[in-house]
Amino acid sequence: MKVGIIMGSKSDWPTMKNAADMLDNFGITYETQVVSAHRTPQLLADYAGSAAERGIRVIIAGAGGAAHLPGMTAAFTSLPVLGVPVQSKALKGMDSLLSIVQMPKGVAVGTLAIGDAGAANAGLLAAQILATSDDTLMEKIDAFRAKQTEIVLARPDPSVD
Ligand code: RP5
Repeated sequence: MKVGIIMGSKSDWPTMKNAADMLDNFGITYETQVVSAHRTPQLLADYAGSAAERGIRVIIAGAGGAAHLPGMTAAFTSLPVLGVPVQSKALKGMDSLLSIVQMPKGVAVGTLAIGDAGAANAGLLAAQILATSDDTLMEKIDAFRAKQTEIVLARPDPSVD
């Protein structure tokens, strides 16, 4: 497995599935697991601490509310960690975003947008990171982007279906 997709709760899966779907588009192998910074702190330490030696190259971590999972994951591994703020009920994900994005200098988390788009883009960014050392994967990403461009240019008038 090249990518680890972890999340604070099973309830985060509908959001985080967007990251998995994006990786599927590119044929990238990944593992998925619930790992909670608060409910299973030792599992988080074990997971992040062993990820590199297990062959993981990028970790995508999604959490909502007091979302400490991406930051704590980054504390336990030097692998790139992409943080996805899951949209919370009470504060619509602003709590998740601010919990993830304001990392102190010296421990990096790449923070994506709140919710489904952020999760999908985390998958895309993970693919782009892996593609820096995989020309075939880079070609697939170039093709994905070219197709998006074609779709927009083929129907430039928004009032026409
Ligand atoms: C966070 O608390 C999880 O990432 C989730 O987004 C949120 C709510 O979790 P549940 O109460 O649904 O398990 O840790």
